[in-house]
Amino acid sequence: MEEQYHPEKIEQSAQTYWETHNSFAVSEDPAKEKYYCLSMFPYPSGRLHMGHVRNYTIGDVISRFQRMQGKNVLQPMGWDAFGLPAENAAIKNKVPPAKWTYENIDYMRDQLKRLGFAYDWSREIATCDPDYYRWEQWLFTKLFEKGMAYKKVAAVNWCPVDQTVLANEQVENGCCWRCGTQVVKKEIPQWFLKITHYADELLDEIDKLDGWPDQVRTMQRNWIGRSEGVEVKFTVSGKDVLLKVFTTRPDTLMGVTYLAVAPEHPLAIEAAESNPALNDFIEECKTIDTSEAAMETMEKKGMDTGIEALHPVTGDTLPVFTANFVLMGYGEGAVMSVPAHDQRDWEFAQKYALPIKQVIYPTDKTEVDLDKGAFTQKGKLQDSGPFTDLTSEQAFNAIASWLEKNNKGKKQIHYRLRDWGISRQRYWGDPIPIIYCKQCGNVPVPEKDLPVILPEDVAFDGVGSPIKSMPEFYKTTCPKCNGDAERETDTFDTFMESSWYYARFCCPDNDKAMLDERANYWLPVDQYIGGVEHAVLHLLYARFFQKLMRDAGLVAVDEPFTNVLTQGMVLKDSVKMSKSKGNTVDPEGLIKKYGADTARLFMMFTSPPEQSLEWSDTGVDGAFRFLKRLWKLAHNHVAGGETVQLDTLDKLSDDQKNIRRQTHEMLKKVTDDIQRRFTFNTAIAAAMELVNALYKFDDKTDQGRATMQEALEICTLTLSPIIPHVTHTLWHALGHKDAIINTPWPTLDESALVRDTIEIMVQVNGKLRGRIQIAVNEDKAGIEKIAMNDDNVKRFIEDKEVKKVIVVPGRLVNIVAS
Ligand code: LSU
Repeated sequence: MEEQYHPEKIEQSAQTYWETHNSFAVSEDPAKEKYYCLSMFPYPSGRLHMGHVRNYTIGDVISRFQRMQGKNVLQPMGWDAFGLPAENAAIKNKVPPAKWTYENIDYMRDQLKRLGFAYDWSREIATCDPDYYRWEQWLFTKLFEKGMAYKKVAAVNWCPVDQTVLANEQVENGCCWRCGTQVVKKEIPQWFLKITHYADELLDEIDKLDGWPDQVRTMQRNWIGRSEGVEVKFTVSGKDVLLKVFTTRPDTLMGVTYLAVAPEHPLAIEAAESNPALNDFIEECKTIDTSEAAMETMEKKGMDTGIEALHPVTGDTLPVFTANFVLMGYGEGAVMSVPAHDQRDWEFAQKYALPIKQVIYPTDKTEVDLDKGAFTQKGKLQDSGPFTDLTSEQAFNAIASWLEKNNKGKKQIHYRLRDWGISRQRYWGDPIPIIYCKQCGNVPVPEKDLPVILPEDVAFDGVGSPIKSMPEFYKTTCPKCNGDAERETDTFDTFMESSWYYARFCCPDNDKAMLDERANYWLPVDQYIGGVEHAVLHLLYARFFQKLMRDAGLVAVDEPFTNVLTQGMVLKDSVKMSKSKGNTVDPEGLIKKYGADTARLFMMFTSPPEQSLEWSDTGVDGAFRFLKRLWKLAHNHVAGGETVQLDTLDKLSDDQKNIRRQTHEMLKKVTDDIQRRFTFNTAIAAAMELVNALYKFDDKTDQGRATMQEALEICTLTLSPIIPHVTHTLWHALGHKDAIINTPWPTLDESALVRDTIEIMVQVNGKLRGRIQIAVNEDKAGIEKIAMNDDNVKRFIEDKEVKKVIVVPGRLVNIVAS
């Protein structure tokens, strides 16, 4: 073994060993317990980010640890390769998106290999590969046949100058990112998947996902947003229409003072025909950003339509407003407004001088000041006719029954969740396999004609999608009637590809089917690791796809991910490392200067995985120094020659027993920290402490060396998931022929943990005057005798009379003397 630690040499040789021995290739072995560990696969955006390094190191440490526990571990890697970044880069660098993507993949794959991640590279997937995306097309055609995929008109962001659809990310402050023109909403036909069909299952099963962070579970519940309420029907004066509204607070029905409808609501549009101001307002609403965040913060505006509705219970007339915050796509595009008990309605009523009628009062009778804001809590009813004095809960049912009896409403369950719009009017994506025929309508591409291949060698200007102007792509014949027909030129949302890649990793080579029985062996993923930015959409879509694939008979399990770990961000100077902030540290430089093991150790030592990690040059340096220290310790030991077999405990000296105890205490702690708590940082700290103790342990006797050998072996083994390269070399240096990668986790020797002596404190008149070693089974009299004999203690009592000696077993002795 060399005297100096040279990461560049040993890392290369460990990686070559793994590669030539196919160390991480796995197959199904029913005799072994399987463990599927997956980190969210990257967008091949160019180079690895420090956040990737962190994410993938966490996954790798868990995988390697589980392998050492004897499990059959699958850890695959691939590329989430479609999407907008490739299009943007194509415009900037004038290279086709495909070329740019494949070059990035090659570069990033090499980076991942240099970090020593234990991936089964034989399973690598790139989602832009037709062998992958064909199965997504295939599933879509099945879903279409089942009615789970359908087409409807929906709004997109449209740039009137560039004549193109824009992705949400391409709209900056309401304007086109390229030309700055105000973006408008345009209604075009698009494809949807019926995720709402699974709303109940997706919601109910969240309760069972106890390996998921609570925060993520809550976010999913809120996103699905199941609410129980009542649908109320309002009649419209002089018209034969009903305005249906949904409310979760039917107890406030008697406090309704106006209604509001969406700007696109037929009633509003009809009223606008004879009201130019209203017409202008409706036009203005078309330019607003209807994204969740924008809706939340925008100024709430409205206008009276002049139409009146009738209150279902009192028959009072109520003005009908149109308002920018009411969405046509949500329910029936109308809401009832109770300004006394809803803050948004209250603000709106203040602004437009609408009446505010209190119908709920607090059960504790505290004063409500409606000049300051709405009273939104539940309570008891007042001024509510037949419902007065009921509690909110009683009124919920009473009002719902009244409405039902009078045919003016009924109880209803509502979901916030909408069906998933999967059409993108973009080029770099999976082509939607539909053919439009004037005779036959929407015809799915037959299985034998799949995949519909996306042309890769294209000129790309960033405005239109090239395939939309390529007749050789879109001109085709109808599979049903053979007449002239055209292909869909929209592509799928890239979240489609990431919704099932975890399953395809089980059988990436199957060219006859999307999935096969191997998926049933490996799924569900035992541990999934990724950023919290995917807590809602990606994780929900993947759960949805699992159910779609299950119901297509492809796989048995209901849920894709048993345990989810959301790792924290990598920060620099307390802000997220990101290109836009200009504060990134390139992992490349780190690996070059210190090696992969230092990068990995730093990542795992600095913070527990869920917390954010603050970048620090001194931290990196500290990690590197520890590796050098470990190396030197092993080198010094190995230089001493052969080691003999370790004797039984009773033959060891106290110091040797002590080191053995510390070694096994460390093993116990590290095992628990990694397995149960994922606190790799405290595990590493325990190993560092042991190394410190070993530096002080200078015992060149045979048994001293044997003790050191055991300690170094356990240290090497337990650290090997974190720093796999240096431990690969050290393991051989410690005299092992077999590679450490094939060595199981060390076994704890409980007997080594037993202390036969313990240290207790001796006080004289309450002041600490000494520490004594006593046998664990020493009796009170014996302890007292040893305490009184301690040299330092003697000095403090020699000229005094001992009045009393109090012995607290296992803790201390207090001598009272005067
Ligand atoms: N391809 C998607 C993606 O996020 C994942 C797919 C399953 C939807 C983490 C950081 C990120 C994610 C960073 C993983 C950058 C891959 C990335 N990451 N910090 N791809 O390339 O933590 O959370 O963006 O888990 O700065 O790395 O990220 S990605």
